Amino acid sequence: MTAVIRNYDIPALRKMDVDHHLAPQQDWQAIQQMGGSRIITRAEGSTLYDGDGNTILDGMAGLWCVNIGYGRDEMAKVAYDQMLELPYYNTFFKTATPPPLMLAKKLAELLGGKLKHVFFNNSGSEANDTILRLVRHYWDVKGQPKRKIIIGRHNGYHGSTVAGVSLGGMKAMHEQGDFPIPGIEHVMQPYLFGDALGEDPAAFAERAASAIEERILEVGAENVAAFIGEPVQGAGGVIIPPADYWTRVEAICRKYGILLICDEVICGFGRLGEWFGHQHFGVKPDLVAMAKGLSSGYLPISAVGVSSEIVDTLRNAGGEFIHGYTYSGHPAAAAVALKNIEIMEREKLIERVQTDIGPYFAQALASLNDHPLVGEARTLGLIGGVEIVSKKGTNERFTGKEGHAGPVVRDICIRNGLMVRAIRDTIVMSPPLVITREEVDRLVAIIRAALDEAAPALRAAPQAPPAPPVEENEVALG
Ligand code: PXG
Repeated sequence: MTAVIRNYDIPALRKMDVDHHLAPQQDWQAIQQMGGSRIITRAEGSTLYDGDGNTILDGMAGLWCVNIGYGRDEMAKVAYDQMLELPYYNTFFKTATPPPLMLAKKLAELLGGKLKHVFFNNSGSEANDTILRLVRHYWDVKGQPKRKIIIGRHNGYHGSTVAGVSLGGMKAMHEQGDFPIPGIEHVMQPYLFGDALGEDPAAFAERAASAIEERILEVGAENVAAFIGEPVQGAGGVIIPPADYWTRVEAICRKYGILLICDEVICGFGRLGEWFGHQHFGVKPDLVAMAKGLSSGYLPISAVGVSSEIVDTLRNAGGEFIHGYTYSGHPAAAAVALKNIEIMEREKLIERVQTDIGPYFAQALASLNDHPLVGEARTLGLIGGVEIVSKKGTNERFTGKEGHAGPVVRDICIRNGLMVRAIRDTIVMSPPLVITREEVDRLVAIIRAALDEAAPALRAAPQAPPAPPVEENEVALG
């Protein structure tokens, strides 16, 4: 099969975008003023093609998701075959279809240990909704109905639905519509560069984990249901916790009998060089949220891995878990996810991240550390962030305000053929796991050139004194 290359009427599509389409997490006025979005028409491997004839290296794997890269025949074929055979049937009427059952078995194998069961949904946000409802129901059934509180972190991201936005710690999102819902608490994030530059990493790991214990004691351990965290915070700015943070967090959860939830929506499926981020950090969660890389974004699907302890408790008690979605276990999406995992295994993409392209990416990005505007270049597997600072050796920001320099550098990168995101003043990357060494070199060269190009204007902008340290170190997703 070869992809059809269509000749789209790009100005007409842009007009449709302005006249009728509402983009997620965007300023609709800004899109109107620019006369509509950039239209991506095609992609292959790690390369995007837009309607204006530009070729762009995709440093973000779409939105942290296209792990196997674009343009895979096998993925299209498996969806086509499944849609002809059985495009849809539900899993509500004591019925099931083959693909989600085979996928559940496969995911249980990859998760390992006690995570033997899988509940399907369609997005990362929905996975976290399922988790919130399942966790509260579990404690009710267990006879501890007071355990309702879930602790998350400032600047964590768990989605955009009511549960997702509440579990997440994005201040700007909370301000729209009065979130979080009751029963959600947030504690400090383990962001050494931004919040505690110069502090000993081991002491910082201890302090950040202790913040969870302190909150548990403050609200009463008997009222706490679970702790939720991303192994590495993605949308928060690629925040890689110091060594030992996660093992300390796990020990605190165990000490107070609290469930540990890992949100693997970004870190899962090879991003950190293991199937799951928690495997890299050596902890054993009770629940795991998966999405994005589960199908490499070819079709929407998400999953929740659930421990046998939780499932045994609910099975022994009997009674329905009254929650689920029309498309839970969608056969075409599940078939695509299975094929995605098969490709990852066959091409040894996880090992590639761990032993080959991951270390290469780390070394290439670290070469930016000599740039006068770079405060820190950090990576883990194939996720990375470059912190832009106004004064080398500090975490001070241009204009004294976070979020000025990042978008300037990002826009230059995109103009020069590299798609990256700016989160405040961090240029973040999460390329497809199939990115080549030559593409990694190009990615780093474009960032370096963008930093060089941005520097004079950034230095010329009025520089206010650095802002006082803030508790919640985040702004809106940009
Ligand atoms: N958990 C994590 C860790 C995520 O990164 C979600 C849950 C929600 O998944 P859905 O499929 O409902 O979007 C995500 C999603 C950004 C950005 O700005 C990141 C995400 C979504 C939108 C924007 O980097 N991650």
